[in-house]
Amino acid sequence: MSISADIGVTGLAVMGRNLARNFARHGYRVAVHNRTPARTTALVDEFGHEGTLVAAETTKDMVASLARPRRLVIMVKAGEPTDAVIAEFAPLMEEGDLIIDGGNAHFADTRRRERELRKQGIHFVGVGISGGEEGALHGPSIMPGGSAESYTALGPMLESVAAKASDGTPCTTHVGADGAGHFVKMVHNGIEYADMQLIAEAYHLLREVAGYSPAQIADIFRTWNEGRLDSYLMEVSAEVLAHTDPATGAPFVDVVTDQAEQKGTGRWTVQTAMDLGVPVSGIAEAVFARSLSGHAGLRAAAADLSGPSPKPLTSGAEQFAAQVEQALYASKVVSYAQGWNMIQAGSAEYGWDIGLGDVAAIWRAGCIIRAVFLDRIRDAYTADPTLPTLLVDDGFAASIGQAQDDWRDVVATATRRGVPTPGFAAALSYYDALRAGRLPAALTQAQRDFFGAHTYRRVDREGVFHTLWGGDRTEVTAG
Ligand code: NBP
Repeated sequence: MSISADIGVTGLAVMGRNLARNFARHGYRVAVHNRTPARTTALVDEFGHEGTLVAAETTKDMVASLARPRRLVIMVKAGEPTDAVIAEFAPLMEEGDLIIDGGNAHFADTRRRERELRKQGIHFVGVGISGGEEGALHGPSIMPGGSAESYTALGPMLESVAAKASDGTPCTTHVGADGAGHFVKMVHNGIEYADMQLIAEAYHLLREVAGYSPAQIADIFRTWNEGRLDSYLMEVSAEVLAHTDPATGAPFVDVVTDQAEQKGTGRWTVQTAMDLGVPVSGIAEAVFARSLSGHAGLRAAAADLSGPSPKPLTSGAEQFAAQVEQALYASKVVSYAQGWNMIQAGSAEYGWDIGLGDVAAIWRAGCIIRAVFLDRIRDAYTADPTLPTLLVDDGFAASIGQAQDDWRDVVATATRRGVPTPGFAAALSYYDALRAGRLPAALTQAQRDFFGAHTYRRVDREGVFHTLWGGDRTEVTAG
């Protein structure tokens, strides 16, 4: 091969093919390769005119075509296929080269791969990419991990193909070492689950309690989308709700089975949060809500359980809708606060030193949770990088303070009328638990001491204690 390509992409299904085109459209010379060569030829035949796309038939050709340090992007199915591709390419690469995994890898796999390839002097860069196939083509939000040195070699290229925020800033930055990029992408997806669940709950309330039709709710969402809830997911929801099923003439949302699926990144977020000891109840409720929806048999078995049947309000629908907007906003702030606390905890656990404001900045465009709101999160962490939670930022605290009466009314109304709102309710409970002067955890700890001699601390003096519950109930100093 005569060409010296700036970058190579192997794995040319929807994501890889669009990312390769994006690089080529930005003037980079891109070598392209796929296990099944037909995909490679098809890409070059169809889109070769967009820029320099050069087909490599074999892994050897691919490596030979890359300028040094070589930058090889892997865009294959996450898991074993990624390991298989690394095993094929790594022996052909040299010290200083970069292997970049743009797939949806678990951050623990990225940490392992980085460690192994570092022994060979290869920079392994796990990159979270959000925005789906359209994003890959027109500008995704890009979350690269790996070494700072690798970012020097790769960063400028990522900056040119990434989405640009409204102020023109590229939606990418060096997130942190080894698996930091994939970790942050995982939390992004967890927040995305929570956002989607909260919007779905708002829709459900507007339909069941306020009595609006899907088309009317689409209009309400469009109005909300002009304010503080302005986001891609709100826009998508309005589009879906306004759509009529061409086959039946029914609202499209009514012909879709009410069983949500998941690919696993939400579950990973919750599992990891458990390991890190971070309460991400909003994200967890969203994952559980999808899971519950899928249990068709269980739902059918329980369908006749007693309880209120949702009935539309006879008056005050508009006022209720305004309250739902407040509840949605406040619950959303809680979910984001939990997500950011998780990033903070992961960063501390793995020594990543992640810029919390930077994460908000690179999610402002290109990714699925892109929203106006992220500017405020960036500002909050820029003003105070050690903020214990977004909820205590002056701006967010004030807006939740103002929203909370309506938030409480909405959760109470939903509960009374039998409309499930696990996201809204969990967010409100989290908020109340954080601000509670005293939690019933005191009783929990005492129970633990009673049946398991797990000991307790006292509010009035230092030390660890145990009460002889089975004996005369005197207190002894433990440990
Ligand atoms: P897929 O996840 O569907 O994977 C298909 C690609 O993997 C094909 O190029 C296929 O080659 C290749 N492949 C497989 Br499968 N096993 C292989 C092996 N053992 N050796 C070599 N190649 C192998 O592609 P995608 O939907 O384009 O996604 C690519 C990555 O991006 C995935 O990790 C995915 O999770 C992630 N993704 C991200 C987003 C996002 O929004 N960020 C969206 C969608 C996907 P073949 O053509 O020879 O079968």
